[in-house]
Amino acid sequence: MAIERTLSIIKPDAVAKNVIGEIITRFEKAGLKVVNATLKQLTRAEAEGFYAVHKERPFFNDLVNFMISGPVFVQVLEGENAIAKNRELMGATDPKKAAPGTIRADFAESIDANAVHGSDAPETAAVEIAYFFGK
Ligand code: RTP
Ligand code: MG
Repeated sequence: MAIERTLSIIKPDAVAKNVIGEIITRFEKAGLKVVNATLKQLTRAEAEGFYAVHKERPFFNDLVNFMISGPVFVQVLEGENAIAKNRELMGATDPKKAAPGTIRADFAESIDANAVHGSDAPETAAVEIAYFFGK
């Protein structure tokens, strides 16, 4: 199994709830290592650029407004099968559908305020990591 890197974002709702540490602990216990991280307030332009693939979707504006509603914790996770492992730990996009024990089941309120982001494929992981941390 290959060692991968993936981009994880702890979204404004989870930062505001003071659960950055609890969420990182789940990654660490699953064998993922934090290899880069920053707490930052995204600008509108940064959030729009990050979610550019969703530009035409009806939820785009709400998503951008939510992502700039407070600071986010952006991190790079590294480990075996990191991309899929992170998505598994996160649970389904809609916390009502997320499996028990996943981050979204335990910390998220709604499909909009859903606690975390995780890259969905090797190509997007590379682009998203470069977006925040450069090469
Ligand atoms: P993410 O990109 O944040 O890791 O989440 P995801 O892959 O599970 O979901 P994605 O389809 O990429 O959507 C990105 C974010 O947009 C919000 N969303 N809202 N109201 C809606 O129908 C809707 N659909 C998606 C969610 O916050 C989702 O995480
Ligand atoms: Mg996504």
